[in-house]
Amino acid sequence: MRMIKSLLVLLCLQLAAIRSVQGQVTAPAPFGPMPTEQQLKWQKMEYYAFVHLSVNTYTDMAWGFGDEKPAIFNPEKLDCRQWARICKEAGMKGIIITAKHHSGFCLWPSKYTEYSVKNSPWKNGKGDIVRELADACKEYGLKMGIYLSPWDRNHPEYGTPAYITYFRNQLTELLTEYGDVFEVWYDGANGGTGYYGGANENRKIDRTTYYDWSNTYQLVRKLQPDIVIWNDGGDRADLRWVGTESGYVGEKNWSLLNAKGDVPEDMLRHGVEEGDSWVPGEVNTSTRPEWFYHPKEDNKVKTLPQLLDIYYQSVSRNATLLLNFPVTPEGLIHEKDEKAVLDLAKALDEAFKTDLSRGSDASASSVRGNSPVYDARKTTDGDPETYWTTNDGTNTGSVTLDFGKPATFNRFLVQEYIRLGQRVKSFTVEALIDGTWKELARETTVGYKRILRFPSVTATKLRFSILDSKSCPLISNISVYHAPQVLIPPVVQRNQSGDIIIRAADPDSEIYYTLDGTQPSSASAKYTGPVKTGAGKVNIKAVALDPATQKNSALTEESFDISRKRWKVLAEADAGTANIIDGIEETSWKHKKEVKMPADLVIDLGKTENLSGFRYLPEQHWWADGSIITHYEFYVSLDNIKWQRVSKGEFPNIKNNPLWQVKSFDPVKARYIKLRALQLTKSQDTAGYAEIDIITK
Ligand code: FUL
Repeated sequence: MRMIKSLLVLLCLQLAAIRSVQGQVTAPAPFGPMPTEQQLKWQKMEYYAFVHLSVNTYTDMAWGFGDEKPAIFNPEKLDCRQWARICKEAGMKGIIITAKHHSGFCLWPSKYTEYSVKNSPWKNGKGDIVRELADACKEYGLKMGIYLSPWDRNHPEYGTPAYITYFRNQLTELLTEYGDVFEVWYDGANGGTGYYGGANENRKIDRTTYYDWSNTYQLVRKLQPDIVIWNDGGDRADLRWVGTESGYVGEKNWSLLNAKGDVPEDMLRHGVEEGDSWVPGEVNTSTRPEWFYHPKEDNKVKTLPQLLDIYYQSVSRNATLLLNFPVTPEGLIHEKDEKAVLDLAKALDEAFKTDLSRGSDASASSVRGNSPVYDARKTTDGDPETYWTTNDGTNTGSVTLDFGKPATFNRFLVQEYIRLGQRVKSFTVEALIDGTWKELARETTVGYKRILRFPSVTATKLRFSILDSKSCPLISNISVYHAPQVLIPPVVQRNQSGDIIIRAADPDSEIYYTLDGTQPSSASAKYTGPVKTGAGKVNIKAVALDPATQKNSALTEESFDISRKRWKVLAEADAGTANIIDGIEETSWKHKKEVKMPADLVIDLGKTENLSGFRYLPEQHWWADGSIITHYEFYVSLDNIKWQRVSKGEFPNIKNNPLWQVKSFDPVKARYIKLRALQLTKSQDTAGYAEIDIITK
């Protein structure tokens, strides 16, 4: 009895503390690190563009070496108003331009170097792309951001203190002469081989000290007080990289990091729950596999389902999305990329058209001081500045939406009032279906915005329950939607025997395919199981079809070289080596720990073939990224004794973008091939392979 009494006293005291003298309920205190005004503004942008354009746009390379002549730079139809129009129509809020990429070539006529547009034929050297973009952004109501590569493969003084002065001078030009800049981007790729004014050498820098970032950051903030600074995590700025360029952040995503110490992959991906600094994530990826334009990628523009996945794995996971356009040599966004982002915008508009929460009746398990200022209706009033919360010390609770009648939905959106800190640690979403509660999702963090996808349900009520929170939870918004179905293009693989296997993402979809180059439709062959194709090359086109609506997915198109049926991997043969030639990109094999560089992988092709190239796909799991080969040699042999080297070089940017690497050479006859790994992304690792394939003449 006494215990109950003291509990009651405690409760009254708590309520009294929450209600101030005027009978008003006191607002919750901030908890933990909080965003700055600049970070808040930036987070609300949610989705914006990157454009990549430099001298290497004209050499089909991922990175310029720094020796490319300005004479090759001539984007004759360059039209920043086209970029801005597309971004605006796509729902993006800004554009970040590669004012200077690793090549060192400047898209504005910097007075500190001759290596810029001023010595190019474009507009007879009188043009300024940064200026044109700034003007176009203003016209279309977009913000402009600047990518200024710290690594400069052209500059003779790169690696010395003099280069830092040059870098800051350029930064000053860009941040004072073009109006407001919302974000500045410092790429993490730093130091290595380059032209360096003719030295043609390898320059190593100490990334922890060379750039003296803290002074550069001070300069940036002085010149542009409203800016946010991005870097890849090593030197804490305002925003963090999420550890991959594939277009996703972890489902659990804290906007926190520690100010000091290393930031391993896992922290980039998920943030740090107990972190002492607010450093939210930005997901950067491209509309195509690579950052710069390559004609061979005109068929590799991300499909609508892929872009939707990226959206649901970035903006929907408490991050922003920075989506890149590889600008064409003419200076335009390619029509395929334009269509891709406009289709995405349309699908998102359709998905989030009608918020079913708005007509519902919201109630909560408990309300702070029982005050209407903090009640459940604040989650459905459409005002981001109001929120539902509980008493101090109450770190769990739920909001129930009563739809009044059965409602069908497949999306759930929730937002925390992050101005006072990120708090929610875990939550569930349940639906009341035919009188029984069914759990739809059990998740961890919320943050600025969390959107969940699940199969459509028809329910009369929805319950959002916070299972754990760092402090009283502050929920500013809950929304519920019914998004129309989008068909996913099927995934096509060819196994070692040469059989084609096709998978649709939706089990209800039917799959149709062709092998003669024609467009598949419901009149084409229907996929019912592995398709036997023999030993030769195969070109396949396939679509998934929703029988209910007769709607098609986007097209999947794959070209396979000769089958690998006769192949045998000879390196340290163990059961796993088959993974390298099984056609399944998710499976892989790596050398044993003892195998140091250079590491050889030898494959017997089973018979002599006429080769003109090879392809290498590194291990695809993010935790295997140390095993990726960056520098290689490729040999061929007729007898596994006498070898001839036919290719040598690097796989640029492969760590961040671990895609198929294609290398060609003059046709040569070979029965055996040898890929020699010279260097990996992490020297202490061993070389790994998801797939190896050849290109035959
Ligand atoms: C990477 C760079 O090396 C790529 O070329 C690209 O600019 C991308 C956004 O960042 O690290």
